[in-house]
Amino acid sequence: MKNLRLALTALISLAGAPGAFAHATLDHAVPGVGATVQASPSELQISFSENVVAAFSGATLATAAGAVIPTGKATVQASSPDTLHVPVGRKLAPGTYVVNWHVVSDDTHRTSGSYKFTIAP
Ligand SMILES: [Cu+2]
Repeated sequence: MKNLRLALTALISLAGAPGAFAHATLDHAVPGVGATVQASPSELQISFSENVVAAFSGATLATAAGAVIPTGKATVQASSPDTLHVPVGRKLAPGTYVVNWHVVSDDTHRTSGSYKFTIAP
C-alpha cells in the first residue's frame, strides 16, 4: 500500500495537480444547496473542495417526485477547475428539485451526493 501511495503521488505530481489526498466534497452550488430561487437556472454550477475531472463527473436533475429533467454534458472550465457546469435542458416549473452529483477528483477518488433547491417565482 505504501508503494501504491508513492506511485500515485508521483503520478499526480507529474500531472501538475495539487498533491493533497482529499476526496472531493461539495463546497457550494448555484442555485444554492437548499436555496429557493425565483428563476429557472440555465445550468447548475456545483463547486467542490478539490478539482474534478469532467469526463468522469456529472449530475442528474429530477423533480421531488422523481421525474428526470434532461441535463447536458458536464464541463469544467480552466479558470475554475473545482466547479462542474451542468446545462439544464429546459425551463423548470416552480417546485423543488433534487440534484444527484458524482465526481472523480484529481486524486482519482469517486464521491457522490445530492442536494435540493426550490424554484418559487
Ligand atoms: Cu480522495
